[in-house]
Amino acid sequence: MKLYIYEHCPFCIRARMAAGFHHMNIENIILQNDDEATPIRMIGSKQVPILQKDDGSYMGESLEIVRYLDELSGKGRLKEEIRPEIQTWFDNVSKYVTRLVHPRDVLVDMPEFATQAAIDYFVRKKEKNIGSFQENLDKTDEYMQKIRADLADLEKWVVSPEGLNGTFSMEDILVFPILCILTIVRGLTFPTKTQAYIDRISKMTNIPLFTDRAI
Ligand SMILES: N[C@@H](CCC(=O)N[C@@H](CS)C(=O)NCC(=O)O)C(=O)O
Repeated sequence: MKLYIYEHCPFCIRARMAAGFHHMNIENIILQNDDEATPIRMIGSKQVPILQKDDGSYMGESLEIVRYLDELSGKGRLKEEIRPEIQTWFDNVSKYVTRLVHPRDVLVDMPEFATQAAIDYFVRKKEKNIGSFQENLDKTDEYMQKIRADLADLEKWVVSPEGLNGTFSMEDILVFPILCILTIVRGLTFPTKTQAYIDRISKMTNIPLFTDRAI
């Protein structure tokens, strides 16, 4: 099987987590960010992740891919239950996390931005949603204050480094990608239990953090 992704993409991290957790032999293929033709040919829209199954067919929704791989692994299903406070935390943080992360995505060496055209495509598209990358970078302190308060909340709900609710489950598929992409923000430190959780899940799922490249 093949998984088409961008390295910066949190939805792709969901699918990569399921593959990594179950030690599945899946080839990751990183598309250029301005390549519209390939994903449109595969699933009819310009979105990743896309899983190409062994029979050649494509699947294009991150949570569907996670459930498919989980089922295929034969090792039992990931618990679906999401605590309401976790869902609320996720919905809230998702509203602004891209303002911290997207402007940095193009400043570090991401393979999906190998050409200036790919960078320009991303900047043009994302600035429509969050406004100027430079203005967002200038507001780093303001967003850092906000995320620190939200991380302090999350810290209370981290039950174990092995899984937010005690064992690896859909809660982790939801929350870890957000924490993972936040490691691109230089100077952002995580509360103790959250940091241990991030490190453990990164190892368990074989998803590298961005810490070394933080900017
Ligand atoms: N509903 C989709 C959302 C996936 C999604 O939004 N992917 C983003 C990347 S993080 C994307 O491909 N956006 C198009 C683009 O960046 O041009 C899923 O969960 O799989």
